[in-house]
Amino acid sequence: VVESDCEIEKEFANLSIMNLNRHLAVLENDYLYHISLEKSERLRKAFSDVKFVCMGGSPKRMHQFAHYIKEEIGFQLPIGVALQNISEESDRYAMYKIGPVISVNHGIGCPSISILLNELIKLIHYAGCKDVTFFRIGTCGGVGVEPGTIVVTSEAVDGMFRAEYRQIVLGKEQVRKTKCDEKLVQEIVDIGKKFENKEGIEKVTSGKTLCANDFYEGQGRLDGAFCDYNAEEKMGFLRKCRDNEIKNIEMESLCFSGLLNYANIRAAVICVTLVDRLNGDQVVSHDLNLQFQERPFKLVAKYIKEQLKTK
Ligand code: R2B
Ligand code: URA
Repeated sequence: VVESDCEIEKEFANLSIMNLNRHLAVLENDYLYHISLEKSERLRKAFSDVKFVCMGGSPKRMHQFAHYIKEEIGFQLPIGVALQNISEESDRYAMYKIGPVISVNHGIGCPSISILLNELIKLIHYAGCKDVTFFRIGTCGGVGVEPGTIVVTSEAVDGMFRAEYRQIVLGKEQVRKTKCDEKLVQEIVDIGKKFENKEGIEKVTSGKTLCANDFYEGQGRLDGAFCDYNAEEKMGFLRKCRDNEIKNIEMESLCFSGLLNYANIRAAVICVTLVDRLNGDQVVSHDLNLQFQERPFKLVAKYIKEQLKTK
């Protein structure tokens, strides 16, 4: 027992990731099943330079982001090599590596992003990556903000306005804090202000984000298949959100900030609003949606470029 404890201490020494599962140190093999990668020397060499992990809901969007960030940071692939989906075999997530940046889609909702975060945190641990920042670049509904606004999350809250990510573990509720890194939020908002109304970066603000487990009833919509409340009750709830400084509503920020806080990994949630929920439930047209989705790309790319200059 003493010997294996020593091994564990060695493996975890000097690492900034906190609260890592101590059983990992004695695992001989680890297959990161949903991203189709395996703990190995090859994996360590291939991923040790990662500094930024950018996550967003859809595979197509994160493929686009991969191309966009490649151009922005001037990353050159070897001649004749195209950007490849590293996790293609798993068919669950699509992941691309562009030098120090990973672009990966997380699907919809906390269970989906939770599985991916577990495997990505193990990936950066096995690869010995240092000083990694995670971003969720996504879409959301706004509360009292104009569609197209970028909201940088100050803290994620659940449907009861608690800044806590809850998960049932071994029959008990496990609670993790979801307040976001204030310094990082400010840095991103500052870049936003610097470029506001320039280069396709429009209004940027920060505020609380309500994270729901559903798009319809869970977000107080009147247009789902089920609805046991009336329009007044819905508006009452949305106004209560606004009065509690909630600026947007989406579906992953609670797990994202809860797990990354717990691991002591720097992280930020940057989402563009597709509707002002105080005015309705339907999101903007497909074309406008595509246009808006590029806004968080641009903001995060500016941040990454600035950081790479100083690294
Ligand atoms: C925003 O958009 C998706 C639902 O349409 C969900 O992933 C989210 O958080
Ligand atoms: N995503 C959400 O979760 N809610 C919205 O209203 C829009 C996008």
